[in-house]
Amino acid sequence: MGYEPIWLKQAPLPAGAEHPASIAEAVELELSVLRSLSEAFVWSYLVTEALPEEGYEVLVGEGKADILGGSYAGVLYGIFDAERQLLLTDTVVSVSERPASPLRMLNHWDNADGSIERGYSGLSFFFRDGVLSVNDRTFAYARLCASVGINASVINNVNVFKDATWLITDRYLPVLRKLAECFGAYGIKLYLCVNFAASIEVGGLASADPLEPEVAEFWKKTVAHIYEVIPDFGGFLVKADSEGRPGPYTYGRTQADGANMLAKALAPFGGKLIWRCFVYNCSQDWRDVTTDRACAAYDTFRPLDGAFDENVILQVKNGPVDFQVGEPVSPLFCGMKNTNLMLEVQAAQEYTGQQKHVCYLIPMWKDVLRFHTCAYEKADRVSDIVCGAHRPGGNCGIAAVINTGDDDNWTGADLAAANWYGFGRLCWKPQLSAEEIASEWAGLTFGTDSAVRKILVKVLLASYGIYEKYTAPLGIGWMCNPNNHYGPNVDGYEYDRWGTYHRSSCKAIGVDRTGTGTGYSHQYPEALAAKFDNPETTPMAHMLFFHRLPYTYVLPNGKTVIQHIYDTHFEGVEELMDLIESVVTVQGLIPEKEYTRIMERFAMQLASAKEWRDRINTYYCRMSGIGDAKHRKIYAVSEEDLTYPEA
Ligand code: GCV
Repeated sequence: MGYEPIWLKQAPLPAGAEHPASIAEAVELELSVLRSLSEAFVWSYLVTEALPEEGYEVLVGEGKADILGGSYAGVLYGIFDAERQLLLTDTVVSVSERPASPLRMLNHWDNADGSIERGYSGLSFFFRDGVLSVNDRTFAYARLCASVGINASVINNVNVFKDATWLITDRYLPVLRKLAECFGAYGIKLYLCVNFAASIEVGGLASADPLEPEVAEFWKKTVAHIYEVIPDFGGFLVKADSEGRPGPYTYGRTQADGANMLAKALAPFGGKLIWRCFVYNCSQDWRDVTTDRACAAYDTFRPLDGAFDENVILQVKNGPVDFQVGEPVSPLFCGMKNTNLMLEVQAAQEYTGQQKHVCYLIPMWKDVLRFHTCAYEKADRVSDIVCGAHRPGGNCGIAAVINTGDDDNWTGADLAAANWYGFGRLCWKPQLSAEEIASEWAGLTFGTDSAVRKILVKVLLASYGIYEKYTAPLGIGWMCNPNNHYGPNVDGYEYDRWGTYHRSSCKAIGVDRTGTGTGYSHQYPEALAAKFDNPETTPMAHMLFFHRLPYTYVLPNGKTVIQHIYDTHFEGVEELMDLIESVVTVQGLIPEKEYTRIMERFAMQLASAKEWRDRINTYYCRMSGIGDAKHRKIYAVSEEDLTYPEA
């Protein structure tokens, strides 16, 4: 399979260019690209300690432009900035930049056999049948990542099985070294996910108890050997005690015991240990209405605040449950003031349309980043916390479960590449607006024709809101098909073990997560708890996440819950149809291949959106017995079953 240079297609490498063997070579190579884009300037660069390590300045003078970087990586980022400017505006102006987030990381959920967990863009381009390769595509990937400032990549799935458990051994280390060199040439550090039980599966020990000296010794030796082979190795990412994966709980130890043991092995080499907070009971009894999965991560980790070593970073999903379309921000961002934190978002569209639906996620991620945690007097946004405002030292950042695969266009859907591009840009500069990012991406990918750009930006910006409208209502989440998580199934998870319930009855819908309900809202500081305890001050997007409400309850927008459900579901499909019509106007203005691919995806999206609309509306019409005030088509069994609100 081939691959397209997507947003770098207007800045190709010189024909026959060799892969850079070092970051200095990558700088030279990229400088030649810059020179080919503009002869109006004499281009030069300088690495200077006067700038922060990854920072850069582009200094434009009469007929010349100097790119200064705090390191070669800084220079490289500066060159990509200049390329971007030239491609989008035909000129270059002086800029001074430094990244907001220290770690700007991609998490690949690629398995060693080549499959990708929650992958919607083909197979892995790293692994196939247990073999890891470094090739042209790997270099193209590294270049794309560097062009948006990504500086870390975890290449394997957090669920570490079978062959992947052996990545930390000589079976894979020589090729991992080549990969780390390829990444290093683009300023990217290689990280691996490890199996917490590797001391048993690889080391032949009887235990993985983190307090057992021979287990700690196994990891010390293993890590020392990794650094012997790969001196600039980044560290580990660990999913433990979650969804069947092994962890310290097996031995009656805490999450901190597990994380610190691994962190101590990495510390002498400057390695980081990233530990996921996605720990919950996935064998819940649906009859148990007192246990609330949303509370799990905070209940587990809050008591451990301050107990983690300095090179441990806790990686927290943006919401308390699992990447639903409208979750509130995880309260862990409010409650872990003595612990290094990283935000985890999901660019792979597991619950947001699986890259068949257009869903530009930057607006959602921006909402998370600008959320006031109320945990500090100043600099209390999530972005402040994950960018190190309160814990300088660089052990923090933002990670995205990424949406790439070996499809020619990398992300299955052409428009989904905007999420990969945008993730990098947002980590670098969270103040960029969703519109600025979309416009950059559209201009780089499809050229600066203003009609095309305007339409693509409009499509991207509208897409998240539209998706939210026709799927599960008011932030309740989860009404998707079990396992594959695509398409509507209102009760798909209702009588299952995953802790994800809507508990709809003929009178009411939602889970009461207030102080008098499951108590989840009180995991937030007082001001936020009070806001979320009151439906009048709860954001509409999270209304049914926090409250159990009668269908006749009047929402802050003046509509009853049931009418809001009907209206949003009809509107979502109508708005999608309008969007598709507007994209038809770019036919002939963008390459036919891309246009066809985009339209094929829209056809799938529209069919699925109608299915969502009709299933949700019908389910709640039958359940509530209340008809649509506007008498639109809903598949209630019999009109006689229904009552209608007064017009
Ligand atoms: C990698 C959800 C997904 C799983 C994923 C898990 C996680 O449950 O459905 O596929 O596993 O999250 O984030 O670890």
